[in-house]
Amino acid sequence: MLRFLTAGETHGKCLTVIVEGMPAGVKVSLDKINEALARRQKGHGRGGRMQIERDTAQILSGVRGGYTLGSPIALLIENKDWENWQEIMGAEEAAAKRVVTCPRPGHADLTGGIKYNHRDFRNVLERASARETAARVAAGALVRQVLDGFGVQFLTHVVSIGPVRDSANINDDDFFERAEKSPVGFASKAAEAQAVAYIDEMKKKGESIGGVVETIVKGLPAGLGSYVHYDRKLDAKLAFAAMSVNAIKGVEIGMGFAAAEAVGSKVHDQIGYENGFYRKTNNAGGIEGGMSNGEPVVVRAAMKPIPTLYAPLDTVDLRDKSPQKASVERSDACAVPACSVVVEAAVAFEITDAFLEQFGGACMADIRASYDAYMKRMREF
Ligand code: EPS
Repeated sequence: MLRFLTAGETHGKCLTVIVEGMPAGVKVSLDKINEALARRQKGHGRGGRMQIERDTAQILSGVRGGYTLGSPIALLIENKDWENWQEIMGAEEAAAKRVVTCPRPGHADLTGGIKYNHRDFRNVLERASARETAARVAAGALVRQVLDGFGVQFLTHVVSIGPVRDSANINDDDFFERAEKSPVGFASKAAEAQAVAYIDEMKKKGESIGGVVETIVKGLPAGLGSYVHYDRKLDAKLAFAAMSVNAIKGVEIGMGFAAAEAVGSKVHDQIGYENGFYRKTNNAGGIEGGMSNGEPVVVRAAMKPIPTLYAPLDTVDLRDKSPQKASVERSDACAVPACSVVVEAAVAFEITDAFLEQFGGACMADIRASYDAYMKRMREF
C-alpha cells in the first residue's frame, strides 16, 4: 500500500512529505517533480505568493543513484517566504504575533479554532492553507513514475471557471497541449479570453472564483480496483482523493450526476470486441463495479471560490463577539488551473496505488513480470 504524510505550515520553514510503499528500482526524475510543482504555481488570478516562491523539491532519502531503494522517500520544499515570517512563525516561545481573531466564512478558521482551542486563528489557517498542496503534488509526481513504461497517460484540463466553460472539442489532437499552455487551462482561445476577463472583473470587485477541473487517465488495464471490497473500489478511492483537495465540494466519475436523470439504455456503455473488449461509449468514466474497465478513467472535481475575499464577508470577532468583517489574508482570486494540477496529483497517487495493489511486489522487476503475465492472460480471455 502506498501512503504519504505531509507536514508544514504555509509560512513555516518548509513543506515536507514522506512517501512510503514505493517499490525498489523505480527510476526517479527530480525534474518531473519540479515540472509538476511549476505547473501548480501557474494560472491567471494567482496572488502575490506565487511571485515569491519558485517551488522545487529536494530528495532527502529513499533514492540512490537515480533509483528508489524501497525505503521511505522524504521530500522537502522550502518556503522562500519564511524569511519574512520567521518572527511570527518561529517555533520558539515568544513568536506569537499578528493574531487573527476574525474568522473567514468558508475557511477552516473558526471550526479549527474551536476544535484545537486556538484563539489565534493563524494557528489554523497556516496549515489549512492550500500551500500544503505543493507537497501533495510532489508526492503524486514522484509515485506516478512507477507507471513510466506502462503506457499510462494523465491528461488534465479546466472545464469551467465560474460560469465560463471551455468551448473547444476535447477530441482535437492538440486539445490538451493548448489547455496546458493556457493561463486558465482552456483549449479555446475565445473562452480563455472570456474567463480572463471574468476573473479580472471579479477580482476588481474583491470576489474569488471557483470552477471545474478534469483529469483523464488513459492506458490503464481493466481490473484495477475491486468489486469485492468497498474500500478498494477505484472510484471510491478517486472520489476520496479528489475531495480531500482543498476547496473541492463535488466529484464526478464519467457522466456523474447526469446519469441519475437519464434512462439505463442512455447510460450504460455497450460492449464490443475488436482485438480485445471495448465499450462503445464511456459514460461510466472508465470504471464499472469499482474497477477500471480499460476505457479512459474520467474524474471531475468542482472547486468552490477561495474563502479569502478582498471585500470581506460578515463575521464575529472572537475576543468580544462583536460583528466584524473577516480578516483579509493575501490570497488568490482564482486558483482553478492550479487546482487541476493538484487533483491530477491526487488521482495519480490513487491510480498508482491501485496499480501496485494489482501488480505489486517489492521491486520493479517483479511488477513488470506480473503486469506482462496479466496482460497476456487478458489478451487470451
Ligand atoms: C498558496 C499559498 C498561500 C495562498 C494560497 C495558496 O500563500 P499566502 O497565504 O502566503 O498568500 O496564496 O492559499 C489560499 C488561497 C488559501 O485559502 O489557503 C499556494 O502555495 O498554493
